[in-house]
Amino acid sequence: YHSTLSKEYHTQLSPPTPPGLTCVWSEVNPSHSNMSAPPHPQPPAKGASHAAGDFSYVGIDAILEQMRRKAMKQGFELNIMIVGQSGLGKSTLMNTLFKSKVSRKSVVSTPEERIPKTIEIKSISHDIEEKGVRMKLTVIDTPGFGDHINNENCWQPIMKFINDQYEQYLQEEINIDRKKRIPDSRVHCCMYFIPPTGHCLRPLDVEFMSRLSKVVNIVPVIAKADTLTLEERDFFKQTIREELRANGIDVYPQKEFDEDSDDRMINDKIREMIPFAVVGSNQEYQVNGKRLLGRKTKWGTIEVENIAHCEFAHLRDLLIRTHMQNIKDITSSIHYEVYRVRRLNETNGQPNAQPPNTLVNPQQANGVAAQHQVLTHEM
Ligand SMILES: Nc1nc2c(ncn2[C@@H]2O[C@H](COP(=O)(O)OP(=O)(O)OP(=O)(O)O)[C@@H](O)[C@H]2O)c(=O)[nH]1
Ligand SMILES: [Mg+2]
Repeated sequence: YHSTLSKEYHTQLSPPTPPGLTCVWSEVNPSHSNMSAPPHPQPPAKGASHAAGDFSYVGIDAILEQMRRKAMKQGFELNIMIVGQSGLGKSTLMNTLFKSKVSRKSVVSTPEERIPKTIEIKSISHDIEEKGVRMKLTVIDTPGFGDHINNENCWQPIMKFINDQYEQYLQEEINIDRKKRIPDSRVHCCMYFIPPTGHCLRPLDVEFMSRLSKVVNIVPVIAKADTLTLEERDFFKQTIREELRANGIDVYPQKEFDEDSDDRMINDKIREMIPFAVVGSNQEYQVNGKRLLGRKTKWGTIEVENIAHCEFAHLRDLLIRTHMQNIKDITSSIHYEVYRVRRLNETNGQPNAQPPNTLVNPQQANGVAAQHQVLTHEM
């Protein structure tokens, strides 16, 4: 396991090889595109053995290899937003997830600065590479959320940020000379940190998740779960699930977007475990000769990746190893789609309507209306 990071964030942590990644991706030079001379032993052995003797073999399965190479060349983009009160361990958890300094530690502010803090949204991008697969990871931090005496409407700037990204994407898409690959700044997933009170959700949590779950994939987590006993943790998780249900909050993975019975089976298991009670750490320890990330206390070391200790590994598997593509697909085919249809309908109804920050003149607005016909038919 090795991750190469932008110089600035490079760390030397190197935990055991993740099994999910090794079997899927082999070492390959991404600039290589010569089909006749594959630079590595893959694709699936099945195709190769058929090719030799089987008369009926056509070779359709080679498309997988072509897709793999294209994906390797292009790289991936993932945009994660983190929301929750100050000090809940948001930055630490992002660092734990990507084994590096991806999210900056909060800077201790001077007393004057601390008082009138409003929500300020900060994005930091990192280029991560693992086994030849490149990913541009953007972490969108929302310092100041829920830190005020009156937290009414503190979801608003976050909602606006998410919609602004959809708007930017839409404008790129309807542009006549549109780019071959539209830069994707849409928020694929919003991780919401619930303080480990052990009681129930606060009105702020309910309001935020109700509103935001309609525009983005919400992944709720119980922060600093090492502060809860096992009973408290189970009780808290169950209470939260009931409250989410009672308030009609549909967090990721949403039941209505399961595509088949396989999906349903896998996702039902995840839904039973939500919200994940997580522990984060940047510190590496030596336990029984193995290096691992943990939190050392007087009574022992909490191993963050040990499922007997906390549910960090389940969260990591969901976000990175099993559902990353699905999280992106739902963002684009459901959340963005809802935004797009709504916006294009608005402009269609009133061609002169000026959307928030883009269309400047009526001709352009008409362009949107005309495009609308085409785009909605694609669905
Ligand atoms: N007990 C415990 N402490 C944690 C955990 N994660 C982080 N911490 C500690 O909590 C403190 C705050 O962590 P940060 O990651 O900076 O929290 P944050 O949410 O990013 O805070 P802001 O950037 O101010 O919003 C640090 O001292 C961390 O070491 C955890 O899972 N359990
Ligand atoms: Mg932070």
